[in-house]
Amino acid sequence: MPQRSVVMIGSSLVVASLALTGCGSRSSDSGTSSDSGSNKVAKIGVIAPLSGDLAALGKGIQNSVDLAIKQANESKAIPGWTLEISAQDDEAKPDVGKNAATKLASDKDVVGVVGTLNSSVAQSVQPVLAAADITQVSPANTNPSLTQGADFATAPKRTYATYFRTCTTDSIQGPFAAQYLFNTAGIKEVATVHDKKTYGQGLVEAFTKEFEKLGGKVVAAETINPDDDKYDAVISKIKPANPAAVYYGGEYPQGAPFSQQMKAAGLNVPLMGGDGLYSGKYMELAGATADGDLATSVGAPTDTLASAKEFVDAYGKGGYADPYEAYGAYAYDAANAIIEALKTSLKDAKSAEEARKATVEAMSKVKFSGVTGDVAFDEYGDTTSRVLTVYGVKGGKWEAIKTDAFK
Ligand code: ABU
Repeated sequence: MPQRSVVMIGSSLVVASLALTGCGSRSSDSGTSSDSGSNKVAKIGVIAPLSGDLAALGKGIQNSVDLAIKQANESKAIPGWTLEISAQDDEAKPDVGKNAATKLASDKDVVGVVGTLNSSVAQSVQPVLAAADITQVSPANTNPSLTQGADFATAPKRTYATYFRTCTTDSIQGPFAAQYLFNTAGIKEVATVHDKKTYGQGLVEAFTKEFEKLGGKVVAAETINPDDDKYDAVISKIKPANPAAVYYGGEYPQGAPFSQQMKAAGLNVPLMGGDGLYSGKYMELAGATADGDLATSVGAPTDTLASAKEFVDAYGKGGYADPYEAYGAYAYDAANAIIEALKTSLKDAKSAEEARKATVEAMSKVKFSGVTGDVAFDEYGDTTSRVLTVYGVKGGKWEAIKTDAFK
């Protein structure tokens, strides 16, 4: 368990180790390998977008797993074993993610994987890792069907025993946003837009259900193609409906330019979305007119959590080139959840491969006080946390407006 004392000792040793080796972020196999000496090796894979327009989020995930592994090795968390990272770039594409999962599954040293970022990529990765009995923990997938199946709203059924997540789902995130817009911001009429991907479409559906239940009206419902960068045709369809806000399902590479273009076209209302917008890159792409835009994201703001202070400090001292971003703390907790399970599963194992099944079994019992709060999983593999935050763009920065546990 990453108890406070363990983390603290690990952090200081890691800093010393980093200073000696000059290590920072590396995106290759075994990037965090320490000298394993006579120890056996077990690898934790990462599958995330490490290149392309979502790389800011992916790098934050990779670096945070890297940090957790370094700390575990420095504190000798699993006697007789050295942990290594094997980070794979999924380019935010389902087929590339599937290949990355196949590569990791064929590596006998791999016992667990942190990832993916995109729910659409997870749909391709889940069956590959499940067939190899490899534990997968996502810090960022929020589509509810990944844990509870296609009928999650009426007949939830666990999809893969190997799949877990440390972030909450869009079954909570969509309604949380709807309640904020309707009850707090007093907005009664919105347009919705999504990118047709698993996450974006699911988020808009969850938002719409709650918004209409509250008495709100969706005056226009449109979609974009994720490969497009000009949205004037869609904006010209929603503008005449006079929405008081636009609710957007998708990620910042499209959502931010959409905000910029709708304001340039005279649709001067806030754009709100989910965690896929919550990145420092949003402001770079949306420009000055982004002020007033809104996003929800999972959990409480990392930099305000006392429980995350050591993580934030250690990450800062780790020399990583990229910020930990929206999912860094969740990736760190995901890696530590796997490490917790490995303390049980590797104890008497002769090889990492032999420990794969036992790691999956041990995961359901994992429970510890993580940097994002209590880390534990329910019968579907979902986090037991229901905390979310509404952020608003103010002066070119995301500012937390409201953090609450969804009831
Ligand atoms: N949760 C937001 C972005 C990742 C996803 O597709 O779920």
